[in-house]
Amino acid sequence: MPPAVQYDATDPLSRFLLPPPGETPEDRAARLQAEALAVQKSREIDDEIKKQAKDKKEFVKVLLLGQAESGKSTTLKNMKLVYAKDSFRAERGSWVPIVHFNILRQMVSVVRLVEEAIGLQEAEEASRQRESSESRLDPERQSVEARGRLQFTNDHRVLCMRLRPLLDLESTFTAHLNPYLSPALDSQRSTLGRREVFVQSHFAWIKHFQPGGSVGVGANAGQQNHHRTSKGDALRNELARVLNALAKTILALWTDQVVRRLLNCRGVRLELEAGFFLDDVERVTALNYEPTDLDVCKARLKTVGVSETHLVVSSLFQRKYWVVYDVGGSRTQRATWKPYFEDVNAIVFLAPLSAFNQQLEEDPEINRLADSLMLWKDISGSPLLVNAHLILFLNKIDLLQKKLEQGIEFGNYIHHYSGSNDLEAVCKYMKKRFLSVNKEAQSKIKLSSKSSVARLVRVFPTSVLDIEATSRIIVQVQDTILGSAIQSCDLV
Ligand SMILES: Nc1nc2c(ncn2[C@@H]2O[C@H](COP(=O)(O)OP(=O)(O)OP(=O)(O)O)[C@@H](O)[C@H]2O)c(=O)[nH]1
Ligand SMILES: [Mg+2]
Repeated sequence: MPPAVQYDATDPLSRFLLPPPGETPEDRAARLQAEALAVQKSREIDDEIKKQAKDKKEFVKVLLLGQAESGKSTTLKNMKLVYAKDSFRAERGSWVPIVHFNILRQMVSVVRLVEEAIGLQEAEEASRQRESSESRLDPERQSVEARGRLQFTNDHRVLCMRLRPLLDLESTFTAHLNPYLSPALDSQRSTLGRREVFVQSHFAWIKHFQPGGSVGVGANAGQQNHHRTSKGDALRNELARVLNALAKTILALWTDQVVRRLLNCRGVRLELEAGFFLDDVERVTALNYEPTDLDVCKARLKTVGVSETHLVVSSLFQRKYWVVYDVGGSRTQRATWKPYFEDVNAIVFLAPLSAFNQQLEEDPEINRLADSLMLWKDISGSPLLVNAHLILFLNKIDLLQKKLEQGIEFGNYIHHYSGSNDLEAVCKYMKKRFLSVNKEAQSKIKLSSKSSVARLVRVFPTSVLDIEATSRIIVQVQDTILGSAIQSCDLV
């Protein structure tokens, strides 16, 4: 068994690599096993890389790091679009159930909220009727009061009733995908009570749904997996069929004005959340639906563990082989990162600026932007990573802009910010903050470590759902990583 992750006072990053607090013996055993596998896999890959390097091939190791939902996997999809377009396009069909599941999750949360509100309304009406019959309230006053309230009608009840099959389908689907969901992970629910579905990688997802895929280990794994995948296949078809049959009903509830007001009152902004497809419900639930590049980038599938992708990056004069690692970003996942730190050439760090008014799902005491800054500080100051170039994506600026335009004040959440509440000012300020954090952290390790290359730090404001703009940035990242034709990155 590998040694447990230790806290090393000289390496601030090791604080993040400690096991989660309150870890049970079973969780610890599972984590250690996963770490051992990761170390073994990383060594195998390193050996392979060294072997290939001998064959005059040149490899570049790139890590995508950042908190959960920062956009790491989406950045990887963009890289595939630039460097492996054909295989990206060939895989697009396998994202259909993920898009469908994203819709299912959001719609289930809407139905639950509406049903709860209808229940409250009925209880209030019953108690008002009792009160008015006892105190004989003025009828005119009653109707003024009623106008200020959300009025759900029988139509809403009927819509919710028709959409009830979605609730069962969501439970069945989640159970199928996360069969070994531990209680600790199960407790990672969003404020709406939604549970995130995860798989080890997109390929694992495919295996869940394609006949002949394998997802387990052990003597009976083949048989069990065949069982699971044929069940997965049936579920995938069932989901597509049910969503197609209910598309108009979903649209009716989603576009209803009373429902919109309810969501507003509850502060629920589904359109700003990950995996939002409700505005496209008729298109994406059509039986002949094929996801576009953007649909694939928008589809949300949480990463657990570390996934590895090989890309051939060619320029006019050279050809390099990139091995890109995409990691799970939640705090409980960060313990799996360390085995991949050896010989890293570049880190693409994703910091979602739009998260300035949100808390971490895994620790509601911590502001998400503050968490990004802490993580960036630790990565900048880690002696293990001193030879890696740092590429910082100040991501989700499209969502940041929407929030600022809605009047959400950046300064109310980020201490010391006294600039104006506009995109340019906020991006400029955050770029400065991240750079100064990096400078300070880096200065502490310079003297003690022997860096063999001059580390480059580049900052890009990004919205990685803007595929065209991101492809241009990726080419600049390529130049930075390859140490040639470094371009000005003063884009803010
Ligand atoms: N609007 C907007 N959405 C984004 C942007 N970047 C990522 N997203 C969406 O945010 C969601 C989360 O992105 P992911 O790439 O899955 O995040 P991640 O960092 O891989 O998260 P974990 O796997 O949990 O660590 C996805 O639905 C993306 O489509 C962005 O710049 N703008
Ligand atoms: Mg991911």
